[in-house]
Amino acid sequence: MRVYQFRHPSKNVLRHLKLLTAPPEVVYISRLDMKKKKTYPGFFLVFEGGEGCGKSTQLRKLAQALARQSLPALLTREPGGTPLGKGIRKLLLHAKHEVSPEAELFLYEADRAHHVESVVRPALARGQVVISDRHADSTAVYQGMARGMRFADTLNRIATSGLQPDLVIILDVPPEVGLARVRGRGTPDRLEREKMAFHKKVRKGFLALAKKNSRRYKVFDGTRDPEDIGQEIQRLVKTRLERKGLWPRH
Ligand code: T5A
Repeated sequence: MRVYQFRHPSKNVLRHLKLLTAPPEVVYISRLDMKKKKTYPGFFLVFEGGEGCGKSTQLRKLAQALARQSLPALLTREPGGTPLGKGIRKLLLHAKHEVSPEAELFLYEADRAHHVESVVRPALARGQVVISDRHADSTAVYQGMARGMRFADTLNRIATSGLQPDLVIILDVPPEVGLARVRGRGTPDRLEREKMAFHKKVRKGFLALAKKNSRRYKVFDGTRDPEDIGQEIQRLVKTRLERKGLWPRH
């Protein structure tokens, strides 16, 4: 299946590409719904990484550090950052029945579309710092690279309506280490039960993303002492917030 994307498709362009008479297997995706504002006064920070890499731990540390500077951040997560998302999270992680890869992809995107529209964009428009435990890169890596779902990036663009984080912090740990950490806390969820080969692809996927855009993505060795990692993250975030005029708070 081929997917075409254009910002402002004219009939001539479509005719040239024979899309107006295209067979049903050729899909045309309009980008009209992606014309939403790409700039905002707030700051969008995302924590990413494999299972048990320490995202939640570092997210909490950073939020506390920002609060000490009178800069309260909005903490959120995917999946599960909205009441609708909480239901989707249960279906995705704790369903007793099977979930097909396609259904999995659409459920993550449904959670994201609602989350971005109802939580993230409004907070960024108000000038808030938004810190999310996972976002679109998790889909790009888990569903796109590890499961091999070819439309993950396209669906991400639709669900986020073009919104991109200012900074993505990737905590990198070997999957054996991360899984041992989360297994210590009880029954593993559906994704944690995936084979080691899957988790290795996830790790490789995040590192590949970071290689492509070293300004947006910063990788931290998640096996180090949590306090040391926390200090480094705080220094980095402070610099980025200063650049955006959000630090110090006036
Ligand atoms: N998913 C998600 C997709 O497949 N596609 C998507 O689009 C999205 C959004 C989400 C699952 O869904 C998948 C990915 C996931 O499989 P989740 O509950 O959010 O599920 O799972 P995780 O994101 O993996 O969250 P976890 O809570 O399991 O891991 P964290 O947040 O990375 O780790 P954390 O901070 O809770 O720490 C885990 C343990 O390690 C210790 C902590 O004390 C804790 O016990 N720890 C450390 N120990 C030693 N050294 C350090 N530096 C440590 N840091 C933390």
